[in-house]
Amino acid sequence: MAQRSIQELYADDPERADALAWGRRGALKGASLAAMGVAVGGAIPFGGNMAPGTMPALFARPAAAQGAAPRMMTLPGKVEMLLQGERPLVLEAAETDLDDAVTPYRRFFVRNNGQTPEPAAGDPNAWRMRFEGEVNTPLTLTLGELRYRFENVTRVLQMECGGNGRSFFAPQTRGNQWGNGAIGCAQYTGVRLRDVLRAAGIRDTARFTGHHGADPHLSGDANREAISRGMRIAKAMDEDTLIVWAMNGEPLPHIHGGPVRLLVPGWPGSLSAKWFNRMQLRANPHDGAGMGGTSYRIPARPIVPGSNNNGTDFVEQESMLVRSILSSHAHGARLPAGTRALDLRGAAWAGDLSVRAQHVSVDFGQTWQEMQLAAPANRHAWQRWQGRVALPADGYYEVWYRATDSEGRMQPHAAANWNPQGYNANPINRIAVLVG
Ligand SMILES: Nc1nc2c(c(=O)[nH]1)N[C@H]1C(S)=C(S)[C@@H](COP(=O)(O)O)O[C@H]1N2
Ligand SMILES: [Mo]
Repeated sequence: MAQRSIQELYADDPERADALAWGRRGALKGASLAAMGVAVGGAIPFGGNMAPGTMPALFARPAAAQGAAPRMMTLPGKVEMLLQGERPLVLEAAETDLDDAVTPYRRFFVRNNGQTPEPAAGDPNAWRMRFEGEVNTPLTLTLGELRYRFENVTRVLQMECGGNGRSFFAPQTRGNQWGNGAIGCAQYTGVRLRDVLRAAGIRDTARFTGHHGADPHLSGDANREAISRGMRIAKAMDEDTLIVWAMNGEPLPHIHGGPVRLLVPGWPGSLSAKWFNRMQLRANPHDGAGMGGTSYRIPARPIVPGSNNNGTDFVEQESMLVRSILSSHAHGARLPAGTRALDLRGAAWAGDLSVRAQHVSVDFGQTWQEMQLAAPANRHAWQRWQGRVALPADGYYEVWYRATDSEGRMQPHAAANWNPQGYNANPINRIAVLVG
């Protein structure tokens, strides 16, 4: 087999390339290892550890995360971001964009489901929000009243799209093919939702919420909502579930829901209604756009990947699963010959839980080195990690990174519990690094 062809094959027909490289016995050695080395662009110091059938990360990363001619877009004041979709507007942050402890506006991902509404004219403090349904005193509050009547709190909170990591599912599922960049952890200022609900005299019968925002449906049909999600009342009463008007000390930017949005940390981002203007308190689960069926719902028991399922025996996606990112090095990074150590950095988070440990392997999973993991700024903030790994020689490496949550659950080797709309894909990720 010509050396060039394996590389082409990995691009065109990864399974066949894998079979050719690994053979049936599944040991990469001799001529195959050499050919693989040529394909990845350097010797593979730990090549003997490569598990049978493991496609090199260089070829295996999904296109959305890989940077193979991705479409990019630069919004005013933001860095260039991966354009997942134009209508509705969806922008992903590269993992290397997420290198700050607190994510700045300019690197924060964008996920719209409908049209971006026209910015409201006039005083933002005149923006109105209504709280109604299972409450004794339905309330209509302006943003000005909200700020004045309730205790103001400032917290660092992670907000992650429910579909973050979707591109790691095989077979592919429908929806934006996110890598790991549909996450941000900014500092927000607002009031606790529970303070407002108590002021409205929330009833015992209020067991669920329904959230509404001012963005028009893509079709322009005024009777349809772009998205309208809801949650169990316990999450609404969590001290970290906020109604926010400021992000990183600035007025909440329009594209992120300004002048006011919900911020429901650790649960699917879709609950964090932007351009927030109405909440229903309900006895029964909300039935808005994005509720029921297979929307933000996952199988209670694993189903056959790729199978049709209308959501029977599914449960709500609630707390997001443990995930980590590597922000110090980009996939495909080239380092000077003679580099013998990597100083790695990243972040890890786990929905409502915290992260107990972060590990990295540079020898295809044979050994894992524990990284230093910082405490979160507060509950529901992500945790930064860092550490140095040694490299024995020049060549091709893969950096595998894996977090473990406070209940001992680790990121799995492959995206698990396949579901039709691709939620909760949190596999161990790996990037390729070439030294020399
Ligand atoms: N009104 C409204 N709120 C919304 C959305 C939307 O389309 N409209 N998208 C949701 C989804 S799916 C996510 S992941 C987050 C994204 O927030 P961001 O654009 O500020 O990153 O907002 C949520 N809130
Ligand atoms: Mo989302």
